[in-house]
Amino acid sequence: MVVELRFYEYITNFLEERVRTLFSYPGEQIYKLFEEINNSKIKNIVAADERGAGFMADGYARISNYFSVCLATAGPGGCNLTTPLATAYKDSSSVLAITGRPTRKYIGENYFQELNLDFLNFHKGFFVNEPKTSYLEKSLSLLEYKKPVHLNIPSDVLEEEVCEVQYTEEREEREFKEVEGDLLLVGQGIYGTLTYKEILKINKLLSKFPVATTFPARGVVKEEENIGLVGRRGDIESLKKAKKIINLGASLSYNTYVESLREELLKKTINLDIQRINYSELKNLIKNLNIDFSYDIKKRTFKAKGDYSRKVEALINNLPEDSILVLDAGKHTVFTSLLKTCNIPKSIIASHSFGCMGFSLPGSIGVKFATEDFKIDREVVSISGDGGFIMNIQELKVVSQHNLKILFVVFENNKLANFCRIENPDFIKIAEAFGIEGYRVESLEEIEDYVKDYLKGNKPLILSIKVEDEDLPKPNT
Ligand SMILES: Cc1ncc(C[n+]2csc(CCOP(=O)(O)OP(=O)(O)O)c2C)c(N)n1
Ligand SMILES: [Mg+2]
Repeated sequence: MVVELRFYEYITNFLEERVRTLFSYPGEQIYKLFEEINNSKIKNIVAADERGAGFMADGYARISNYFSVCLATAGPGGCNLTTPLATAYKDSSSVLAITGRPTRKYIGENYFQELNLDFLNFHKGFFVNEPKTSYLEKSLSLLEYKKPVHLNIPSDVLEEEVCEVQYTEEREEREFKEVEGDLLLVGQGIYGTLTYKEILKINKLLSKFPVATTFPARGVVKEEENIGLVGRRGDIESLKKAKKIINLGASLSYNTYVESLREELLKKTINLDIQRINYSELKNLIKNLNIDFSYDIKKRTFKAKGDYSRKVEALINNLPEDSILVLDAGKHTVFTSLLKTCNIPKSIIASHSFGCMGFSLPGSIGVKFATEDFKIDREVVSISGDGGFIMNIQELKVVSQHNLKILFVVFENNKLANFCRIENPDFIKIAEAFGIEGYRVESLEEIEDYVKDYLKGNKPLILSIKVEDEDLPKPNT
């Protein structure tokens, strides 16, 4: 007897060969796949909300530099993935979102939970109307462009027998010719299809060059020994002084090429196409760089003066240098970015381009699972404001359920940046309700003891640090 392979079985096998953990929320239209995944080797982390599942997948992909997966049902489930998928799109993260849809005969009809989910295709997406294997293979290759991909699958398609469709893609190893310039601008595109371990080796390849970086690429070379961050919150003199800038994987956003210099900088930039670059290609490319530039590296000028920034500084100073700081959006993002020196890659994970509040808490959960799966021995610290922390506070459920050692720091200024005042619930009581230890920290001096104790242990902790409000320094514009 020939055993038929159903599409949900095929997808599960396909994922099982490639991912150890995925993030989901179940529902009727995706249940066949959800259930099959539960019976596979894949760890299926059920979030409290699809938004959480999406952000977790995003955090996971940013560390592994490989694709990650989130799963949601039709209609409301898919809708809740909107913000995380938009974040993944704007911040260049390889998230594969698989959503359900009612049976094909109801598509376009006023059927329960039926809704066209094409709006989730921020980069690429497919309505999977036949159980073709090529959808998965094609998605995998698209995900190497570091953007999210969405597969929307009707429930009857999931249950049909797979049809094998050949998908082949010609891929030749690229040759890189000699390029002359005087400053390297490195963006996260340089990570290409490299593994986490290969990413750590880029430092050695680049250390002899003057290297300016974008936000997400901070730490690709040791910032304390090189130019490091440029643009809105970094150096701009090096950009001005260079006659030719070689761009390796920067998207040239307004954060990097600020408005006032933008036209002038764009004119002198040589963009190298390094999409989907692998490690041997990168080595080859770097060998062919001809760079001659001398530049006195300016030391950082920002000094913590107010209560908020001094407490951020105390936190950073008491954490191991290689900690992965997962930030939210708010004043702490700016203070942390200005005060942290990134000497290794992925020291700061944040929604740099989308600036999405509510990212840090679930994002740090994804980061933590990735550090476990890929045996990356670095502390994971989630840093939020009091507004951002409460946006996805329900995901603490996942933290306590899986006893994830993450340090959650909430800076309580009782304000949403400069927008308005807010009243907070007692975050420590909420932590308790989730079975997580938490403390309210009033003075700067207490931070050291709490962090030291935390580092010795093996469980999560919430520190709610009271801060007096402080204005941000002006950015370069
Ligand atoms: C989802 C989302 N909604 C709104 C905003 C606009 N916004 C940016 S920062 C901010 C306030 C952040 O407040 P909080 O988390 O308390 O951090 P703080 O600046 O007070 O340290 C808001 C409302 C945003 N970036 N993202
Ligand atoms: Mg606040």
